[in-house]
Amino acid sequence: MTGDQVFVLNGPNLNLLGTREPEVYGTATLADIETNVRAKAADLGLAVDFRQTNHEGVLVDWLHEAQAAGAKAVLLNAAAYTHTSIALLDAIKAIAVPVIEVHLSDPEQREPFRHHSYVQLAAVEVVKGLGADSYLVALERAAAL
Ligand code: CA2
Repeated sequence: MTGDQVFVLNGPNLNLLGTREPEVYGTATLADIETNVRAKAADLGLAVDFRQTNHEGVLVDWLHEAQAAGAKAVLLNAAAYTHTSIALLDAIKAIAVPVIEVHLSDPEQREPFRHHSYVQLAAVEVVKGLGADSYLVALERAAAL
């Protein structure tokens, strides 16, 4: 399905969510988040392609794939690559698909090295600090685009 499809792309270490640092990231696993995102997407009439990788270039490839698929939007939690990756910034700028940056925590309230986001320089919106609900709010924003 194109047009009504939203890619939800997750970066490094998010596969371990729910196992450590619950005070920062909550207790939900990535599988829990996927389940909730799929339920909300069904309510909104959206199809979801939900993925996780620990590899920067794979995220770049998936952003290109979202463009080729004619996706409506990408929700991107690039995790630590948020703060380091000019390659991701360039990929977001290279595609016409709107990208919404998502974070469980609020990086700006944490260590200084998390305060800068390359992703934010090209994202249409940022949803952060709401725990697992950040994904659901971001999905609502995507539906409204
Ligand atoms: O708050 C977010 O969603 C982050 O994108 C999470 C990243 C972090 O580097 C960003 O600054 C903010 C880290 C994800 C690491 O996930 C973990 C999973 C299990 C245990 C510890 C960390």
